[in-house]
Amino acid sequence: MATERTLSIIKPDATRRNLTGKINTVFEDSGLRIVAQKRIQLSDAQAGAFYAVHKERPFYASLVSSMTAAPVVVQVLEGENAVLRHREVMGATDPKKADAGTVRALYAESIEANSVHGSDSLENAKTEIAFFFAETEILP
Ligand code: IDP
Repeated sequence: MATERTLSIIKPDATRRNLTGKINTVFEDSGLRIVAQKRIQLSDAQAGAFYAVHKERPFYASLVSSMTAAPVVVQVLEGENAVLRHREVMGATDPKKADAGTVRALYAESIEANSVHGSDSLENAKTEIAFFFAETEILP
């Protein structure tokens, strides 16, 4: 198995409800290591660029506005098969469909305000990590 890195975002609905520590506990208990982390306020331009792949989707404007509504915590998680592992512990996009014990089943408010983002492939993880972090900010 390969050690990987993935990009995680604790979204505004979760930072607002003071859930950063509880969500980090789920990640750490699953074997993922937080090797970089910062709390930032996304601008419209940043959130729009980050979610550019969804530009044509009907929920794009609402998604961008929800991602800028309060600070987010951006993180690099490292571990064995980190991309897939993280997706598993996040749970399905729609919290109604998320497995019990996953972050979204535990904490998400709705399909949009679903508490966390995680890269969906190793290739996207590299791009998304570089979007927020310099290599010197990642400390395994
Ligand atoms: P993911 O975050 O589970 O990878 P994506 O399909 O990549 O899911 O969608 C990105 C984000 O867009 C979701 O996490 C969620 O916040 C939002 N989103 C996805 N589908 C919908 C929808 O049908 N309505 C509203 N927001 C959505």
